[in-house]
Amino acid sequence: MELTRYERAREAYRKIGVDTDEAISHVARLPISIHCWQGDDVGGFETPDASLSGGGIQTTGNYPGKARSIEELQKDLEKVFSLVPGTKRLNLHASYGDFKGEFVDRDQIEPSHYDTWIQWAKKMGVGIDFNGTFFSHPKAEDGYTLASKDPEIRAFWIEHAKRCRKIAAYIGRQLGTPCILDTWIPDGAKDVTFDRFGFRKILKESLDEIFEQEYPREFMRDAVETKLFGIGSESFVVGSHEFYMNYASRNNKMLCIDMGHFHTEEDVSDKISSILLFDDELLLHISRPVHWDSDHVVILTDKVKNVARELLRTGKIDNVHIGLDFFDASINRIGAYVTGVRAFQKALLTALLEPVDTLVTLEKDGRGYEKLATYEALSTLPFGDVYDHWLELENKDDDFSVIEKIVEYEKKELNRRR
Ligand code: RNT
Ligand code: ZN
Repeated sequence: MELTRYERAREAYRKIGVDTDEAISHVARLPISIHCWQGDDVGGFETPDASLSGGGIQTTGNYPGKARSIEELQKDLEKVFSLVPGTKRLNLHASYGDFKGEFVDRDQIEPSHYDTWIQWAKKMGVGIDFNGTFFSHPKAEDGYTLASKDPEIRAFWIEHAKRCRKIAAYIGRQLGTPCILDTWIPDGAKDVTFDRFGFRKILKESLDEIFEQEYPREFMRDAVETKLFGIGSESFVVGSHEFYMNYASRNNKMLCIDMGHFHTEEDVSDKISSILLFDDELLLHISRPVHWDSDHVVILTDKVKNVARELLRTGKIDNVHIGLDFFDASINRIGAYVTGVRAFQKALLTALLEPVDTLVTLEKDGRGYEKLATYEALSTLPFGDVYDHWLELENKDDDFSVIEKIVEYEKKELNRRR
């Protein structure tokens, strides 16, 4: 009897000591936190015409069909969730609350503003993660929020951060799964800055105040996101990698590593073992920087594969929270989501199909050639047949047929949004 493509692949991996069935069921369990903000170019729903004013974040492109309301975004996310395999979560930004047509400023947000999303998550059977929104706001215009030297501005953002923690704990309690709260602030300067120490001291003091209140770990956990530079903060970023690494480890907080927040030649995957050795948990923002922090849609690049491999090799994958962070406004946004989620899942599956023990033994025994050659030989094993089998098991389209589904959705739904 002729073997199926999957059976042949399973045999090829079995020969090198890898169980493909096990790898598939493992990758299917790993939650991917899907960011709400690819759906509407980081616009949010604070005012009827919310847009990226006030700086801090930038999207490029004006492809038709972006979600204009919570209903449209939920519809789009339902489409996305239906087209990708595996375990999903929703990653929500504070600016996406349901404010019922009222203007609610950032220092006034309440847990109840997120009930609409909690109901939706219950219906979808997913958890929610959360983010404070410290950008696109008049009080972020001069480039500083939590590190501001203006006491009024700083107090405003401290209040926002405190409320976000309360909301995250509420969400986690409602949904029965810890809500990971990421804090990223745009603070920094375009040009030479003299009081770097002073700004960082203010940020530290703000964080200390924000984190004073304890919340149960089973409801919420805090992460702080590091960054090297941004548009408008080319010369100085207060919350740099060194700043937050120190802050996180001294204060028992989680670091958030965004793949777009380092020198483009820096190997982000190499950081993971150092972080997980000293910290209990880690949050990732999987992104694809092209020359800069451009937030391109994630595809299966070597950098992405290496991050997934390191997560698996440390043996601490269960302490890692995987979030995506890209926003491309120049292509079909639903397609962007599906490609990005699938790409990181493929990276995880690649990593799960690695005979780590064999490679580690060869390394320990000084068998450098065999190690390199085994690693190289892995690259031509029939990974795609294993991946396609997973899709079949979950009744999902393969990577080619999913394109048609997305184009169909564009015609039926997205093109009506003009
Ligand atoms: C910005 C950070 C941050 C944002 C989201 C929208 O450079 O990466 O994570 O992308 O909060
Ligand atoms: Zn990020």
